[in-house]
Amino acid sequence: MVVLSKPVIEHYNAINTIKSQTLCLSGIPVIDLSKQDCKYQLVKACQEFGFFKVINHGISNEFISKLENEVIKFFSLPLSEKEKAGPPSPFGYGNKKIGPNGDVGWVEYILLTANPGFDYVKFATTFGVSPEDFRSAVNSYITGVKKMGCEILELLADGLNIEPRNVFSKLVMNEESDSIFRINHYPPCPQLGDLNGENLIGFGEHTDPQIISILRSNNTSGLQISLKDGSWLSIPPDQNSFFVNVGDSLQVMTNGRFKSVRHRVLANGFRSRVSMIYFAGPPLSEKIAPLPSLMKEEEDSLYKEFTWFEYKRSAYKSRLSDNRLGLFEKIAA
Ligand code: GA4
Repeated sequence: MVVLSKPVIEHYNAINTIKSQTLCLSGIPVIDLSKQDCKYQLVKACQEFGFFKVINHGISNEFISKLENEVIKFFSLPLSEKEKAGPPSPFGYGNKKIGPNGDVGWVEYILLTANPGFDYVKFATTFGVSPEDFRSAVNSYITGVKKMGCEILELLADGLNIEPRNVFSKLVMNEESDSIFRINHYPPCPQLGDLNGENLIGFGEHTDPQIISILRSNNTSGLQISLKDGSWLSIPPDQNSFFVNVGDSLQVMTNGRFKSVRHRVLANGFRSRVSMIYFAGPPLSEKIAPLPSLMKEEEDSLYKEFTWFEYKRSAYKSRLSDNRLGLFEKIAA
């Protein structure tokens, strides 16, 4: 018999109004970054789930809270103020509309480039939060998660036994790296009870295009990942940890060994959810292809070669739930 822990039961109770084949047991890998041998666990997690939780990550809580406070101030502003940031095309404030092709969700968000040199001061001035506080909070946070992301990517290269160990992380460290920072606010939805137990989608199901994504949320539930059998696994929130998922680019670079995980966020009836996601991407000119050092003799590439620019161009023509890698898959002869 499976014994449910108190937090799991509480979590289950919080979402039991939602009718779907949702699994509520938290069976996801938890990686302790302070442990010497975590590289093998990381590889296993990327192969089996494309998703894991990171503890003992070394990122100071001070940076996290500082940014969270700035973000809460921003989302509390009147809509007209928030809209002064301009639409997210590609960087700005968005409300309910996600991407350019008709997707919607119960969410408002800020999209920013995570590249060095972005003029946060100009950006923040437009919407009334203190530009200097906002800039410094975003910068310190991004510096921390980027460092952690690169450490994880280097451990993954080690765990896969490939050289050089910066084979993935160098793409993110590169000055030209096309990384994105997203801050999502899922307001509570009081009408959820009127939906007869149907799901209300905060952010629809999708895979992330980049190499890896690093998410931190407050303690409100909502995130779900898709398992191999097609069921959805609810991820209990944990504001002290980070959640990492494999993106499409890493799936290609590992020739399908690592899985780019489908995930979604359901809206909550009672509590606000705030999440911040750093999407670590390669430079636009980077050729994305399986790493030769990883390929076994006579192993065929599952994908046609493409640049990150080509992938992005087609991604922005797609709907959120589309299989964006389909276009680049080689059809078996
Ligand atoms: C999904 C992952 C990231 O949130 C994102 C999203 C982007 C956007 O919101 O502009 C996209 C989506 C994401 C993939 C397909 C296109 C582009 C919305 C959309 C329908 C910022 C990203 O990089 O790709």
